[in-house]
Amino acid sequence: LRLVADLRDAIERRAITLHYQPIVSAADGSLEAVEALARWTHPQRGRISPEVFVPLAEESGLIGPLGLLVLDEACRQVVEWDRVLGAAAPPRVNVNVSALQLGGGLRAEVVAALQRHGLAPARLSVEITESALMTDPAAARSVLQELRDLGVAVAIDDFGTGYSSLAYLRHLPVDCLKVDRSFVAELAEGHPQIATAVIALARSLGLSTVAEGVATPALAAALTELGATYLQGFSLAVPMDGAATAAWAGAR
Ligand code: G
Ligand code: G
Ligand code: MN
Ligand code: NA
Repeated sequence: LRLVADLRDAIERRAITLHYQPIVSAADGSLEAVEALARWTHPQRGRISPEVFVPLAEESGLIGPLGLLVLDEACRQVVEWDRVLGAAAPPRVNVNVSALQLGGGLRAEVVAALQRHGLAPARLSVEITESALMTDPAAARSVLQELRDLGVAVAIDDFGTGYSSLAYLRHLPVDCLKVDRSFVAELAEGHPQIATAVIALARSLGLSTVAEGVATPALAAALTELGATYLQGFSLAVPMDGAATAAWAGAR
């Protein structure tokens, strides 16, 4: 397939870039982290969504190289933000990790990236979808434990959409649940039940929460009222390139 060859080429040329979406404290609006989101502008086809090219990378054996590129670039960017912003730099960067990256070697790749850039492990967080965790729960559990032992935080992405057993959740080494934006959208439509329950569940397990897809100030207020720890969405900030993220963080 032509698109796979183009993707391989884009990865080799480091033409896949990252945008960053701020995640802020619900309590006081302070910047907690930014989520790194991969971007690809194809020379002929224009922008291609990661919802297209990440699955393509997974199917074609390119997720390893793509994951390495994203991890490396995110670490490099944090060090650059530290240099230009000092204490105003984003405290942490969240990197999305695919199920296939849990297979093995993720710990070593993370250690290598942190060392290459001289970045402290506490500056990095990994987001793994609930469905990825359930592909091979035992393997996922041991990889997540290795990351946490390093001091890298772990969040479950799209929480509530992946049919994970709630009993299992209690034994997973994670720090944070990301409330899927479909439940935040339901809250906006007058159906708060699932968002309310996920936030309450996280709190009872001692986990923080990020509410995703916070598209209006009214939603930000409602989610803060429900006890969400952190907020992410267009109402707070859209995903931005590294320079725009620095300007955004520096202006606060
Ligand atoms: O903001 P956006 O349209 O970019 O994100 C679409 C989806 O693609 C999200 O579910 C996000 O988690 C996923 N995604 C974005 N960047 C990456 C990445 O670097 N790795 C993986 N595995 N998924 C990503
Ligand atoms: O990893 P995850 O599936 O959470 O990826 C985040 C995705 O959500 C990205 O595609 C990003 O552009 C998108 N996004 C971020 N904020 C909002 C929002 O307020 N509303 C909607 N609909 N999408 C958002
Ligand atoms: Mn994510
Ligand atoms: Na999500």
